[in-house]
Amino acid sequence: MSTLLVTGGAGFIGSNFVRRVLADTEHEVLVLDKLTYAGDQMSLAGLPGPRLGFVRGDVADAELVGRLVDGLDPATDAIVHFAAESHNDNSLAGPRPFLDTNVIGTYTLIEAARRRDIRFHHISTDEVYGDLELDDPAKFTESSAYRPSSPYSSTKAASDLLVAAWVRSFGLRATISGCSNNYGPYQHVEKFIPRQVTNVLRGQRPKLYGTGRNVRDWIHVDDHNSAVLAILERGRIGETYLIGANGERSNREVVETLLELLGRPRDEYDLVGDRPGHDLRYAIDASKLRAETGWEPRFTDFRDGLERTIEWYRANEAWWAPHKDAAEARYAELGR
Ligand code: NAD
Ligand code: TDX
Repeated sequence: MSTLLVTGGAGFIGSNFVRRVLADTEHEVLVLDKLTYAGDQMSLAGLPGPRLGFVRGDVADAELVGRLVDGLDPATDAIVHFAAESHNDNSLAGPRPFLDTNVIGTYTLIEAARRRDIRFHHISTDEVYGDLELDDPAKFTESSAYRPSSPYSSTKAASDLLVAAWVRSFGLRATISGCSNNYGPYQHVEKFIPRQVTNVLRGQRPKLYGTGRNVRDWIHVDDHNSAVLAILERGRIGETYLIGANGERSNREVVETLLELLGRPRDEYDLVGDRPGHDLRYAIDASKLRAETGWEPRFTDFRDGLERTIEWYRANEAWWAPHKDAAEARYAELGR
């Protein structure tokens, strides 16, 4: 029986990962999460207690991280690092927590991991590569140049570079994955899809930034997490793997589909001010991951995935309602 120390396990992707690991594997899980505005222990409710531990704390707290990592076994256990400040709009309004958590937090974890020789997996994003032109057939690959646009993506890029340097200089047994935009249950209502779904459920109109032409490459969170497990099991140490499922859609197309699925006219949305520095398009070429690990996505029908996600938000207002007013108050300050 091995243990996974999962940082950020009370957030969107981390909590879905914990749920999946407990359901599909024999691993025990220890979550380390600060429970910032984005973390919610309700996201872990109902999971089997005996195999799940929870510690509230900061990944940048070297003393705490050292103690938790001392409890791991280098022969069997691993750290899976999801914890981050994750929202671009917040990083534009106040970058400092992004440096503390994404850069210093990652540094703190890899220092502890190398001291005990613990296997480490770093969760990152396609945003480290900047953006692509709308009419360019190119996609990001593992050899694309790093050119992040926002405070968020620059701190994620910094954390990737730290992990890669610790592999080369100190022999850290690490892998990195860079995933495209995730959707699914337990995603914070500040993010694009949950914001629009919960707006419509509350009788408000979706808000599209700028022209709505920007393209994101959507992947269901369960497909992201099955890829992370595949990399933990079969990935080569020192390698980066991009995770994506050919889900390119313009923001406008996504909002129109959501409105249709929610039984509203397809044009019942507002265009609002654009995000400064707004990346145009992301697109992932996941050939390396598929070839080396045999991973395949299961949620290939985006419309069906959106429908299930809408149903989840409809059924779980008690989970999202406490976060909704605060998120909209932050958007009101930004005029978006
Ligand atoms: P999220 O904001 O929903 O969750 C982040 C979690 O980390 C929260 O539970 C929060 O409490 C915790 N956290 C924040 N600061 C912490 C700290 N200092 N110490 C301990 N815990 C802390 O984020 P998410 O969308 O689930 O993203 C998870 C990871 O996946 C991030 O590393 C992000 O960069 C990456 N990622 C996200 C996406 C996406 O579409 N959401 C895509 C690619 C990669
Ligand atoms: O109300 C909105 N209206 C809108 O048009 C919001 C919140 C967003 N948008 C646009 C901006 C983006 O083009 O929708 C797109 C998606 O926005 P976000 O959900 O904020 O995601 P993005 O900025 O693309 O970043 C996400 O994917 C990569 C995650 O938040 C990151 O953590 C991840 O690294």
